Amino acid sequence: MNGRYEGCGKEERAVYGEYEQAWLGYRRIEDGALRVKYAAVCGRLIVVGAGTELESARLELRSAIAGLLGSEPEEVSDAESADVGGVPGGPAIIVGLADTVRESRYAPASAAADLPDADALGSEGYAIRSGTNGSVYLLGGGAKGALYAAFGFIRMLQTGGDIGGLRILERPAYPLRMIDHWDNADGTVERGYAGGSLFFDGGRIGERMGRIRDYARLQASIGINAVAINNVNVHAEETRLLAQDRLDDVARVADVLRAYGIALYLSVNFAAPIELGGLGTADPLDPAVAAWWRETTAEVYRRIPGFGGYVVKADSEHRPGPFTYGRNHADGANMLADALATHGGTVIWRCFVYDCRQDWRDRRTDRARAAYDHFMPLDGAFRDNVVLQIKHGPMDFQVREPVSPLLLGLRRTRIALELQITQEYTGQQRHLCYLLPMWKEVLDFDAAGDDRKVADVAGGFAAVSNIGTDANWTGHLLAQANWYGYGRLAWDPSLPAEAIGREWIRMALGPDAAVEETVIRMLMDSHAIYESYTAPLGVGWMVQPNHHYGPSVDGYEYSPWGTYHYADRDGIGVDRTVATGTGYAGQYPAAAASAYESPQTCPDELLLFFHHVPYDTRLKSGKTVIQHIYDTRFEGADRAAGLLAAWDSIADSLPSRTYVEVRTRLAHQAEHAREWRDQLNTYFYRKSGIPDALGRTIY
Ligand code: GCV
Repeated sequence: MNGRYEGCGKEERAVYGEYEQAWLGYRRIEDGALRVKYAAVCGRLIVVGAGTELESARLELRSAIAGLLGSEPEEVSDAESADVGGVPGGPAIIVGLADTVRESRYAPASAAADLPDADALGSEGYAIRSGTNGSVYLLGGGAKGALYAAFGFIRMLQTGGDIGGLRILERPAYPLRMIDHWDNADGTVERGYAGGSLFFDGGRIGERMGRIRDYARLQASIGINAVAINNVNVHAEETRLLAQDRLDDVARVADVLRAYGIALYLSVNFAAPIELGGLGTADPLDPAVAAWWRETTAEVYRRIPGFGGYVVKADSEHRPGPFTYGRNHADGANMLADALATHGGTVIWRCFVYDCRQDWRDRRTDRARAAYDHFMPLDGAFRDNVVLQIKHGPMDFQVREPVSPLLLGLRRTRIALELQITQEYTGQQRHLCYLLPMWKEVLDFDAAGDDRKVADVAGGFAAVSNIGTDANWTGHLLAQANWYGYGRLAWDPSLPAEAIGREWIRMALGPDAAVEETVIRMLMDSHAIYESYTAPLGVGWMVQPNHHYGPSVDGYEYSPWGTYHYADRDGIGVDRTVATGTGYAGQYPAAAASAYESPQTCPDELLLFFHHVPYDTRLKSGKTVIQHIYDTRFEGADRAAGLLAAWDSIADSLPSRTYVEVRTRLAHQAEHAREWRDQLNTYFYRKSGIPDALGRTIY
């Protein structure tokens, strides 16, 4: 279904070409009057200055204008265009670095525009300003900013924006806006639901350079500036990415990414000094180990200018780490940080550290506590070029979790929020689940009631990619909105989920109003729908082991992974209170800690995450827990069927391929939601013996 579109007719092929470009398809604008208006500004293109990012901006503006308006802009070379402020030739798009343009011959035409300088923009910020003669200035504080300005302007054209009297100034909220790939050297992708790896194929690296370039364009268009190309579970083959005979291939990929302002990172194996370097130890305090990392890192920078740094998963899920040597995570991270510091590199150190060999009989050990317990005592102990990457919830990307208390606890350490765009636990890109409403809740969470939200404390964003070799990039076409939306939020966390969704729809699916209204409702409702037929009230899991797809209420109940619901005939949930449970609730600032501590004040949607309660406990909604479970499973399955009906209602306004592909997935989702409904309802009816108050069919 997502392979190459064989045997398609001419018309379909044209659609397919755009389709492969995701939201950068640059389909011709249908509204003739709008085209004429835009063409009046976009007829001429002047790039002031030179450099790889500026060249990328030039290429992108040229192809966007050609596609959207039907003819390429006249490219006027800097030397020929002394009179752009005068007249011959009329207005132009002028793109360059702010300080260069301000001091250039083009400044007069901008007199009224009052161009900002590089300091006002910062190295990645940009301005879009209308000049006196109708020209538009696309200015970056640095070269990346100029590229982002170009994409920002293109987005305005794609979404039907008004391009008169522009005075836009944008600066990214965070310096680190990263995507992590869980791609393996053999070409597979861990938790990948969109085909194979873009970067690796059967041990070869960078074979799909055209596609990687398109990938870089898409990432730059949403402001992504860092990419880790390999899985945090670094196996033998990926350990060798640091080896001499592999680095040149990695460097070829890095070159393509760099032209779009993206720094390449590698996930590294903490035991690489042993496995690759032949040393007897990987002890971070052993001078020979530190020297090995220093030399290896220097070689990486010799081959890959602008290399970003290392991503590390240590002492987690069987990965090696400093604990083996009786050292702590600051010892491990700082040793790597020192190797990177002279080159300007960063260590991204993951806090997903917990005991994955837990005894299910032991109800005191709580996986949710682990990140905080390991890392809070180390606050302030990390070098400046270490970033701790923290999953948004304390467990593992469930559809509902509280916000990780570690995000709010650390005050003297650089941190990055880790999100998961790939839908491991949220329907694996077979179910529709627009994740932005959930991410927005995380970002807006104000645990201490002192207006210090997660969005304010996160120093950066990292997220697990949902991208693969499928023609539409993400398997489920509508899952593209999660990728797009992640980048937009990492640039500006105050953007509303709905506004971002609408942008994506216009850019990827076109300007049809009925399509936009229908799809935005589908997107905005989808997370709540998914939540309402899967594990209830924040308790999580209940999935098939290993691949994590589909219902299995006890799939993880007697496992060593620390993921339990403790349902018995009387009740369900995990007691994480300080008074009688694992004490996890006490890891929050006082306001949140006391709200979570009591079932009376704990929000309904997290009740079973924090409390073990009888099935007849009344929620704030007025329903009992058991009736809530039944009602929401029935409603959820009905609403999943409603997504399919909504999509069918716009069938005639969609390209047939798009319609059919998405329909197939929505039909599966509707059927699979019924399976979730029936398995969960049956399980809880059999456990509790309490019938559904409405007498619906439970098996
Ligand atoms: C890359 C979960 C996933 C693993 C993943 C891990 C992590 O456990 O199931 O596939 O490993 O998270 O984030 O490191």
